Amino acid sequence: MPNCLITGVTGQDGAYLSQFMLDRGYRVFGMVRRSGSSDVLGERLNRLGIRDQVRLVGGDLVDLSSLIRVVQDCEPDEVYNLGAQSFVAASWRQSRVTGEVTGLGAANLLEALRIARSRARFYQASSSEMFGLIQAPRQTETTPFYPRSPYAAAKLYAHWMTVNYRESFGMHASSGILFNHESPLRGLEFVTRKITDGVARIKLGLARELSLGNLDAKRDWGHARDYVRAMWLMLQRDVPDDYVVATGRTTSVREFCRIAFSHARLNYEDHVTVRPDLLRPAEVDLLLGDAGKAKRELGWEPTISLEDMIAEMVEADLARHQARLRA
Ligand code: NDP
Ligand code: GDR
Repeated sequence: MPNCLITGVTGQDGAYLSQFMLDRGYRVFGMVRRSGSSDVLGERLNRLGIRDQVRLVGGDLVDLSSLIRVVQDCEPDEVYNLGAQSFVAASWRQSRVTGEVTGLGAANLLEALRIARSRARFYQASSSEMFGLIQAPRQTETTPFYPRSPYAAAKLYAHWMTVNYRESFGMHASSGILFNHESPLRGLEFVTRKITDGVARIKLGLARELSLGNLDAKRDWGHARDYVRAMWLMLQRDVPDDYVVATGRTTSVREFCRIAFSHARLNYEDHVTVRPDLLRPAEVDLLLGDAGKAKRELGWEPTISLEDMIAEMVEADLARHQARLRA
């Protein structure tokens, strides 16, 4: 039975990746940082019914010694670095911690592997945010980067450190440049989940309006369940490399609202308001990925449409609020 280690196991992708790896017969170790809220630890794993099957180990990306110990204890064959301060909007207010966790954290983990487990295969969760102020209408692995936030700058550092460890030490280190991916497990602060949760609350009479920021921003949105499969496929290749993972379709926040509200037979224009304080200091206006290389070399393609994903998210939020109202 192969071992895998997942940082960020309590997040959206950590939960879906754990489920995917368990289904493939891996022994799954999930790294968690010490928290005073241990009662809600593993909430997403619980929702997928796999909390008892994931072995949680204590460690923090900012603490190299803890990472060396985790790697020595778990003896992983594959390591997925999903841990990060991942909320772009928060990264201007917490730029230093974002740099330390999202940037240096990846470097720490690479160094821990080099010291204690250099034959393990490594996956870095890179991001389409690195393209930022886009330099080509469709972004590929060769499109120049132009980060527009402290988060994106930190991800870019982590990305190049992954390339650097691959080229310097011959490590099997790959980087997935993933475009936005969502699900019912998405954090409530991200726009898609904020919208589907808002739709559910308005539909059930718990709220009347939903305040958003820039409605004209466009994103290439896929489903997290599809995207974790791409992570695993990258580490099954003999040769490590970098891959864009995207759907090839871009949609505005406004259009996302229209689809989500109309799924609940509501008109978004009756409920959505724009709050200037939700606008960002610098915006990424448009992202649109070309995942041709992932299709050719990994045989990866998305299987879940935007409409189906939005329907799943709205239904899940309706069910959650209804259950609370009944309790
Ligand atoms: P989440 O925000 O849901 O999860 C982030 C995870 O990182 C949490 O488990 C969190 O733990 C953990 N974490 C935070 N700080 C530390 C730390 N100091 N040490 C160890 N772990 C830490 O993110 P997603 O699941 O959405 O994304 C997974 C990764 O993929 C992230 O790196 C993200 O930046 C990247 N990414 C995501 C995309 C997306 O659209 N979802 C697209 C491209 C890249 P805790 O519960 O303790 O806070
Ligand atoms: P993003 O996701 O910044 O692309 O990063 P987010 O959902 O936060 O924003 C997407 C776009 O929506 C606009 N927007 C709002 N965003 C939020 N959060 N809240 C609002 O009220 C709101 N109104 C409009 C934003 O301005 C933006 O243009 C996500 C994260 O998962 C990163 O970790 C990951 O790397 C990238 O996706 C790819």
